[in-house]
Amino acid sequence: MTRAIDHHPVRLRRSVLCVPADNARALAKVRDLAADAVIFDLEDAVSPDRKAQARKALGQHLGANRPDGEVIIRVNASGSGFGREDLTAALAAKPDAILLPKVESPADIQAALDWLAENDAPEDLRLWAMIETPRGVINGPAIAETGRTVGGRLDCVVVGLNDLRKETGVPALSGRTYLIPWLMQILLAARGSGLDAIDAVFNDFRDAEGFEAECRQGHDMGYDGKMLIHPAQIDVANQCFGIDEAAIAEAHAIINAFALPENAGKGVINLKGRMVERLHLDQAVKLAAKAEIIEKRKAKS
Ligand code: 1VU
Repeated sequence: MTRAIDHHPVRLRRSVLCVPADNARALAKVRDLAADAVIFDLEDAVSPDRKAQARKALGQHLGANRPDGEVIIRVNASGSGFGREDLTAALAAKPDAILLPKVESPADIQAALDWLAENDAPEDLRLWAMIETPRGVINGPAIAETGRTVGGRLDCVVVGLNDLRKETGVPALSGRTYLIPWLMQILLAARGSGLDAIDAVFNDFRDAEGFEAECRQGHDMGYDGKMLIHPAQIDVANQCFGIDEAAIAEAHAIINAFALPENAGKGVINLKGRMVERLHLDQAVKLAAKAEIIEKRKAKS
């Protein structure tokens, strides 16, 4: 049986920057920024009367200035009246993934998968899903599993807390005390289906200290990275969700130890007085692969 962890290749998603698709000054900056992934937004950041203009600007921009990292386009929900035209524009712009907002049930994923199949979307086009409503959190495991098993396009879940706070009445307290159970529920749903998970935006982009604390919290909860709204947040997110030298050395020690002839076929070994199992080898391989991508990216910049 294929294990969930093996479902998708390792990708670097420490910093996932949102850029309103109709903001020419912001679009012009993107290629010079060190974000691992960029979400070009056609949804909440674009007012209803500018949707058509935003689709056109985005198509032109990506045709000439595609950033090095992953390119994701967030479309409007199907019930909004903008969804189909957004999907058509997104497909034409050839992103790596399309981000579906306010996903509340497996049917939302299925509808997008059906549309992509009917419109001959390339096989490697992926879907990301935002979980940002109470029903989305409740149905998280079914949403993640549908995305994994049906068509296999879904590989990342993004938490949206602004809408979730609005719909539940939970205030924006520092430390996110009363939101932690839902953040962990979403993380578990994603991981149960082998998906990446991205933590929610931090709105107060001038509060560097508060942002760093929230990045550390997201990292410690197991998230792969953070959705960002401003370039000033990129370096801190890359740092907090990055991999330190000690962790890389440890990963290589585990990989090397399991590669020794005397450890061939062993499920568990003694590494300098510590029990190391094959599950640690899986983690070490994934971490080393991410570290390699970070090094390659550093060498290019
Ligand atoms: O100096 P310049 O004018 O050339 O550049 C400005 C500004 O254009 C640029 N900048 C950005 N560049 C790329 N991506 C961005 N997201 C971005 N934000 C700003 O940086 C220079 C300095 O900007 P600033 O400090 O003067 O800030 P502004 O007043 O220009 O912009 C602040 C906001 C918050 C409006 C802007 O950062 C923004 O629009 N962010 C993204 C908002 C967004 O995408 N929201 C939807 C996703 S969040 C969500 O849905 C929650 C679930």
